Amino acid sequence: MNKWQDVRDWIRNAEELGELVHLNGINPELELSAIAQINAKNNGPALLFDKIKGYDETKFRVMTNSVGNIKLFNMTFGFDVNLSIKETIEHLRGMPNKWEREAGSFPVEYVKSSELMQNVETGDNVDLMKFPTPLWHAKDGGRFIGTGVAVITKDPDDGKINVGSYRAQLFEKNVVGINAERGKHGTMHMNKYFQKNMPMPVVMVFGPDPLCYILAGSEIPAGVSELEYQGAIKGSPVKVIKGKVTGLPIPSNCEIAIEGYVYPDKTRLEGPHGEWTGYYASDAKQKPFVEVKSLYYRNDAVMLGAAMSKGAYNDHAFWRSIWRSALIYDEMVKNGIQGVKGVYTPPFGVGRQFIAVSIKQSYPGHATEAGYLASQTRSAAYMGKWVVVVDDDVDPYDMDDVLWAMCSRADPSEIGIIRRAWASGVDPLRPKSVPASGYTNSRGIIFAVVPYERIGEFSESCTVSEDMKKETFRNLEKSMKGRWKSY
Ligand SMILES: Cc1cc2nc3c(=O)[nH]c(=O)nc-3n(C[C@H](O)[C@H](O)[C@H](O)COP(=O)(O)O)c2cc1C
Ligand SMILES: [Mn+2]
Repeated sequence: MNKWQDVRDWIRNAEELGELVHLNGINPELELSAIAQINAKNNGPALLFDKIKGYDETKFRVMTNSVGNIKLFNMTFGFDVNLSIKETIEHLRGMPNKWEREAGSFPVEYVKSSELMQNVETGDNVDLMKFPTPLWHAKDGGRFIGTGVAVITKDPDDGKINVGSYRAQLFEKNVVGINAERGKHGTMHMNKYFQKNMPMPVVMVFGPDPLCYILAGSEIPAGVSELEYQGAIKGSPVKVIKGKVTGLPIPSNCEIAIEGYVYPDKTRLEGPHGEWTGYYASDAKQKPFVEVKSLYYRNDAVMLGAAMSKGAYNDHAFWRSIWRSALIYDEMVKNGIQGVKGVYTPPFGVGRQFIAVSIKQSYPGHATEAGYLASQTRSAAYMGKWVVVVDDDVDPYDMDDVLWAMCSRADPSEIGIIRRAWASGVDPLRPKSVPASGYTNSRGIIFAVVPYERIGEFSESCTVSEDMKKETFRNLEKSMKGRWKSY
C-alpha cells in the first residue's frame, strides 16, 4: 500500500526520507539536464527545481530523478524503504504477474473534480509556453515538454485504455509532438484510428505521479491498462476525471495534462532528441503531432522531467534496472531454469543491455541453457546485448565481482552468439543503409563460470571468506570513517 496519493504527497514522503533536494535559479537550457544526469549517475535524491531561471514570475516547477535510488523506488511502490537492491528484486519477484492478473479488478474510479482543475484553458487560450520546459541536449531539435510523460489513448475497437511514455516536443503554445515507435501500444491505437481515417484522441500528462511514470515507461502487456495495473499495485482504483474534450480518463492526482487530437494527414518535423542509448539516434523526421484542445494544471504545477543520456546517466536507468531484473528472474524460473541465485540488469545497460545471472550449476549444459534463455526472455529480448552467467559464489549485483568472474573464468573463444535478435532503429550500430523496420542485432552470452566438468578441480578462490569479510567489516566500518562502503 502506498502512503502517498498524489505528487505533493509523494514529494513530502521523499523529503521525510531525506531523498529530495530543492534547487533554485537553475537554467532550463542544458544546466538542469546536466544536473539531472550527474545526479542519476550518483543515485542521488529526487530533484525539485523550484525557481527556474527566466521563469521567476511563475511558480511552476520541474522534478527529475524521481526514482533514481533504491529508497525512492521502494517508497514509490509502497515497499519497505530499507530493502537493499538485491532484497528489493527478490521482494518484487512474482508481483508483476500478480498485478497483471489483478489489474482487471481495479477499474478506474471516475471523480467529478480535483486540484488538477484549478486552472483550465481551452481552444485558443491554451498556452503551454508558460511552463519552464528544459532544453535537454545541445543538439536537440527543440524543447521537450514530455519526457517523464504519460500518454493516454484508447483502442477504438475494444475501448481498452493504454498509458505509454512517448516523448513530446514543444512546438507551439498548443502544438506538441508525439513520438511513439513501431510496435508500441500507442502506435497500434494510432494506426487503427488512421486506417479508419479518424483523428486519434489523446491525453498527455506532463506531471504524472512517479509510479504512473514508471508504468507508462514499462512494457506492460498489450490489453492491460496501465491505470488498472497501478490500481492493483496500490490496492485501490486510480481516480480519474473524464476529459471534457475526448472523454479519456485523466489521472486526478496529476499536475499538468492536456487533451487533444492527432490527425492522420498531418505531420511535422520532430527531433532529434538525445536518446537512452546515449546518442542522437536519428535525424529530424516528419511525424504526427498533437493539436491541443484543452490544458489543465494545478497551481504551482510540477512538470515531471526525465533526462535521456548514456547508461547510468539516464533518469530511468535505475528503476528500469530493478524492475526488469525481477521480470527476467521470474521468467527464468517460470521456464524451468533451476538453481537461479540472482538476476541483475544494472543501470549502465539501462536495464536492457547487460544481464548478470548467477546459478548453482547442477548438470553439464546448465549454464548454456540459463544464458541463452535469459537473453531471449520476453523482458530481455528487445535491444539486449550481453548476458554474463556466473556461479553462485559470485555476486551478480556487484559488477566488480561479475567482471572478476569474466576475467578469471570466461574463455572468450566460448562466447555464445545469437544473431538476428529483436532490436530497435535507435541502436547506434544500425548502418544507415539498413531501414529501422528491417534491423536486427546480435547478442553475446559470456559464460563466466567454472566449466562444469572442472568443478572440484578448478583453482579455489583465495579471497577472504564471506563470514570473515562480514565480521571484519562490522568491526572496522566505524574506524574507517565511512570510507568502507561495502564488504
Ligand atoms: C523516460 C522515457 C522516455 C521514453 N521515450 C519513448 C519515446 O519517445 N518513444 C517510444 O516509443 N518509447 C519511449 N519510451 C519507452 C516506452 O515508454 C515503453 O516502451 C513503454 O512500454 C511504452 O508503453 P506501451 O508498452 O504501452 O506502448 C520511453 C520510456 C521512458 C521511461
Ligand atoms: Mn501498454
